Amino acid sequence: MSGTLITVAATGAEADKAKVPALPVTLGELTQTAVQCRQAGAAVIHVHIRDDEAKPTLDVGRLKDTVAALRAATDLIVQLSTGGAVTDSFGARLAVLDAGPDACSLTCGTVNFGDDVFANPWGFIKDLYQLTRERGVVPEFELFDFGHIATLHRLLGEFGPPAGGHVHCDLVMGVPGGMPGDAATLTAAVRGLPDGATWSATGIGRTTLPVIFGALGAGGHLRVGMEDTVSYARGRPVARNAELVERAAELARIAQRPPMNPADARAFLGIASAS
Ligand code: KMH
Ligand code: ZN
Repeated sequence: MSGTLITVAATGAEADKAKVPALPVTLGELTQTAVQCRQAGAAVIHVHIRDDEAKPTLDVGRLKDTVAALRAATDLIVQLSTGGAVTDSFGARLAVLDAGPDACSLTCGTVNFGDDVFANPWGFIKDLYQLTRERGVVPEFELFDFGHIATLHRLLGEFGPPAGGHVHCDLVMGVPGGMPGDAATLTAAVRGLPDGATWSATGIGRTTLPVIFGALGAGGHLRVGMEDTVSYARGRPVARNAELVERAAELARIAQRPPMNPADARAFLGIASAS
């Protein structure tokens, strides 16, 4: 079996810098995090950015600067979030692709998101998918619930394969309102994926570890990071993203599937080589 693709989701749109000081929110903090996580075994960075007040933003100028800075500092695959924050408009989320990333997230359906709603109606999903194909940006299909798997099948059936030709999904488990983060749910979700698709999984909050163990056991890949959990263990906050990557990498090595480097990850995901 091949190695393990490790993605770091370093920041997210939800955690509050005032309450989580270790969260990387400035460009300097993010590039330093990227370098540390690359060294620890990550091949992909999933990126949300913040403004000068550390609030989430989809400002295209800032996103372009972020893509350039991450490329200058590392060879990580740069995957921009098109999910943004629950308050972002569909137009702003589509405009993320103007920043020219290697890859982007593409969530395949609406989901309750704690007290909020993360809205992804079919019309938006298909517009975003067609734009990824036109721009040659490789999407990662984010699946928060079982209905999202049905929508992924519909998307591929109506519009054909993604840029790069390979379907890679991320099971986002344990969101309050989405599918639970446990081994039985993970196995059932994997069974429904399109033939030939590969997948990562991430467990939000206290489902982080069960989902890592389940994913490694079932032949999947891993996403970890402070977007998904700010606790390393009960009562012990995450000190830096790299320690979550180090733990995932060590577990992948124990599973005899060591972390993929970014060059191998590009070949695996159908992303053109870094120039
Ligand atoms: N912040 C969430 C509302 C993505 O990055 O594509 C959506 C999210 C998914 O984080
Ligand atoms: Zn995200």
